[in-house]
Parts: sequence; structure tokens; C-alpha cells
Amino acid sequence: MKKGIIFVIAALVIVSLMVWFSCNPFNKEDKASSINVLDESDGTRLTISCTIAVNGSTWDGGGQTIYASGMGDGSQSESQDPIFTITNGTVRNCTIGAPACDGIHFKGGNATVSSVRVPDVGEDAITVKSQGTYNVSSFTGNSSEDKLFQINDLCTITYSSISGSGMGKMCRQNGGKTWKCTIYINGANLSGVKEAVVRSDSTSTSVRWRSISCNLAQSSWWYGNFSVGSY
Ligand code: ADA
Ligand code: CA
Ligand code: CA
Repeated sequence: MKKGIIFVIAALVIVSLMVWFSCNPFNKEDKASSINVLDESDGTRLTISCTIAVNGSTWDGGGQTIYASGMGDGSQSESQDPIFTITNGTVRNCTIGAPACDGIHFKGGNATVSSVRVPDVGEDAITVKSQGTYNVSSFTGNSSEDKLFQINDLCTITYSSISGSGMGKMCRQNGGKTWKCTIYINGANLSGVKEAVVRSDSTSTSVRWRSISCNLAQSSWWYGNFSVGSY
């Protein structure tokens, strides 16, 4: 009997240490490269407790819905973890369930997000964090409180076949920044937009667009003094 209890306690300690080393919540820098605790019990659900770092490969979700545990509450707090970081790679074919935390971060090189749905966007859905060339296609993001997409570094980014309902703006270049980004919008179906399609404080930024439908009058689509043209 006593032996049994000692065995159970020892097993608990070992499992706790394994979880701690793979996913130390106090060590933010290591989180993106650490191993997730996965729960794929019914094949359509994937529970994660750390960021999935995609680097040089394609991550295909096979239609699964991802649930983040202990990574943020999906609010407007800026301190939430991203669900994915992508450097020179692709994330495709999944749904990010709530809480969607800080969404997906582009971290450099050539990277793509395709066939991804976020029914209840967290702080935002996709952020450019480092310089690169990026593609977002067949993407649905609903119920953003503020922005769907955020751009925090130099990039050329193409948004194709975007669908979203409920947002302040579809895309925001980081406030007060004057560097150039080149934004292509190739098809967007937007409803419940409160502020703009794109907002930027940079006069060197360029937006080229086609096939946008939006509840806002076209005179309110572009918030800022950047270059806009159709293509
Ligand atoms: C806001 C905030 C920025 C940055 C950004 C983001 O615009 O002011 O500092 O955190 O959100 O990346 O979500
Ligand atoms: Ca924010
Ligand atoms: Ca954010």
C-alpha cells in the first residue's frame, strides 16, 4: 500500500518536471522553441500550452481546431503568446479556437498562412514582427475588437481572399512609424468594420487593392496619407 503511494507520488513528480522543462511558463524566450503538450484525443482538437514555432517547413493542421491553454485569455492584453510563429514556412488548414491570444507572428523570410480560420480573434490575428515577404490567403477572422492584421516591421505582404466580420480595421501599420511597407489586398469581404480597411501613419507605405467589399463608404477605407491604387 505504502509502496503504491510512493510510486504514484514519484510518477507525479517526474511528469510535473517533464512539463516544466518543456514549457516553463516563466521562461518566455524559450517557449516558442519548446515542445508542446498535445491532446489530440478526438482527432479534431489539438490543445497546446506553448507557441508552435514553424521554421523552414509547412505545418498542415489537417482541419483540426487548436485550443491554447495558459497562453492568454484572448482579450486586448498585449502580453499574450502567439499561437504560431513562422519563419520561412507555412501554416495551413486549421481553425484557431478561443482564446486565440496574439494569433500568428511572421518572424522573417518568406512565410505563408493559408486556409486558416479564427472565429473569435484575440488581441489581433496576424502580426508582422520582422522583415520579410509574406502571404495570407483564404483566411477568415471574425470578432476582432481592434485590428485583424498588424504590421510592425518592413515587409511586402499580400492578403488574398480575406473574410472578416467585426473589426476596427483590417490592417494597421504600427502607430507613429514612417517606414515603408507594401501591402497588396487581392480580395476581401469585410463586414462590421468600424474604422478603415488600412490605417497607417507612414507616407511611404503603399497599398494596392482589388475586389474589396466593405460596409464602410469607400472614402473611409484608407486612414492616413499613404499611396493607394487598384491593380
Ligand atoms: C498596439 C501597440 C503596439 C503593438 C501592437 C501589436 O498597436 O500599441 O505596441 O503591441 O499593438 O503588435 O499588437
Ligand atoms: Ca494591441
Ligand atoms: Ca498584438
